Amino acid sequence: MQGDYQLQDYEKAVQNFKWSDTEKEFSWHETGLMNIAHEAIDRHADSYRKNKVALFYKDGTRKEAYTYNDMKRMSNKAANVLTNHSTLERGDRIFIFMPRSPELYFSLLGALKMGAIVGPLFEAFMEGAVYDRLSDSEAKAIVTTPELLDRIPVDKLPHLQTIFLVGESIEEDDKHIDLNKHMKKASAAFQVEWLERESPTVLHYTSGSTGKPKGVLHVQEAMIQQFQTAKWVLDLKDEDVFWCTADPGWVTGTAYGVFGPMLAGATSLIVGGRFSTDNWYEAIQEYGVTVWYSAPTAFRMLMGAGAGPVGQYDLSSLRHILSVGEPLNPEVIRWGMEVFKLRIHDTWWMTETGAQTICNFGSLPIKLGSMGKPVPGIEATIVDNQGNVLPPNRMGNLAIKKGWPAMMRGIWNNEEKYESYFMNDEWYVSGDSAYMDEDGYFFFQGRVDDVIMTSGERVGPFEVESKLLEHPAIMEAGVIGKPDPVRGEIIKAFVALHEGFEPSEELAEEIKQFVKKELAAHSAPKEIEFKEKLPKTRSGKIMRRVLKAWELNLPAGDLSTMED
Ligand code: 6R9
Repeated sequence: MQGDYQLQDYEKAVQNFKWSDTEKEFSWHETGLMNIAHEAIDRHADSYRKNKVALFYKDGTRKEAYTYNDMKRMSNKAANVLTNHSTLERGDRIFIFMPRSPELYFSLLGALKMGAIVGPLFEAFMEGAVYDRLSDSEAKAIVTTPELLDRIPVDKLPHLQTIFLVGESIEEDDKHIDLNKHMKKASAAFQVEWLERESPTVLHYTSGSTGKPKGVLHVQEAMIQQFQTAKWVLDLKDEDVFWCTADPGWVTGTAYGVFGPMLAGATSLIVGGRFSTDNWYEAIQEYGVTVWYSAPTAFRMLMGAGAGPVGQYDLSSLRHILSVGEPLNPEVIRWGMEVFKLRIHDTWWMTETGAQTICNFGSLPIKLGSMGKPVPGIEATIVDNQGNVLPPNRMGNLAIKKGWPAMMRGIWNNEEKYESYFMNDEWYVSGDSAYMDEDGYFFFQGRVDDVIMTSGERVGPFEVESKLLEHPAIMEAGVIGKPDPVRGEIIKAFVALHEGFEPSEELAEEIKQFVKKELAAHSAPKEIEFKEKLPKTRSGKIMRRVLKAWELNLPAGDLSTMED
């Protein structure tokens, strides 16, 4: 069974596949002890992949390449510095708060080698957000840069003992350690900490619709699913150059920016710096990227830049493109077909699932608008609010049978919250609403709390947003239900326009008619408001709850994950 990496026969795999088959990939199958950084790096450094590039790094000023053997040495050095210059021990929390750079990856892997729990933090977090996360998890150490130092309120964080700094001319004292300086001298050999299946690895904080951000805890065993999906879903092979555009501050940037591809022994590209159409196309051309994992917002930005830039680059190396994070509008898929002559494959999962769960596989015919089918070994369904499984084509809560390998194993400091995700101790309830058709394909409808009820009709905001995006004037769209005394809710759309279009009454009317004609009268927005820009999370999700708060004059809640 192990070796059916291309998933040629989906139905057969669904019937026969067991996660324990995948474990045979790893030597811990026999020893029972493991370390995800060893499996991702050292295992390959000790094999024929020793001199194969594991990581290409490129930003405005640096251009570097590291083989698996280099990665082994550098992560060992990092592990030695972290151990020798702090009191960090197995199970302690260390945060990594810095822009993408090779040092970020060395520290992350080094920390995992010594058995610490890593909390990756997106570089744009401000002081309050940093404080919430470090204090909740009682972090003992952090790796950061001098530029970000003043966002770490050291005085208010009694557990924070050591700050490792990556940068030029660092002044050291008891608390501040120059990571690069000590790495230069450190030994390139390190004895990794051998751990168990359930030993924690990564702590990702995510914000829900209410309350403070919560720490989602992952464990070693997640590697089974991250590896298997890197094979089945990303379709990674030895000769591939894989580019995951996500930052490790988000789960996609760890599960598939580090673990998945490296567990599979692939070559990854990391591009630092901000998004720009030319830099992105240039990166694909320069490195001959073959497999590309990004998000609908990024695709829409490229789409907005038009066909001009596309023609200036040779993008023919691409053979497989995937998307995650928000609904993949059919409009974007059609654009991908035109520009890349490839279909963009949607994948659905969340921080809490730890790895891909519902996806489009190469071997499955794609249904436009669907997220695909469950990964073999994952049982997904739609349940009502009591936990009863619903028949096909009924909208309800998207749920996954408890117990898959990459499933979160806890919410830090909040057992009660953790328990609240599971219904009848059987189903993990995702908070997304969806339906499954008679062929077993899943269709995303929205976050449960976003679904609009207008005149007794259920309307998924995503459907309306997708249609709006097909209008030539619209670049971004966010749709909410606005309370209405007669209809329960009416549909209100916030839209940002492409360059060259001006807001006007006529345009608003034209857009309403467009949706009415193309979708359904009851799905057409009754109100349209033009905005320069829509509120989005840094990972690109339109924040409907912020739109709703604007509309109703309510506080918008936790905004720590919102873009500048
Ligand atoms: C991996 C990641 C999770 C939420 C999830 C859902 C949305 C993710 C999606 C999608 C529609 C897809 N989401 N993939 N919605 N289609 N293919 O994004 O994790 O940041 O925790 O977000 O993102 O609403 O519940 P995370």
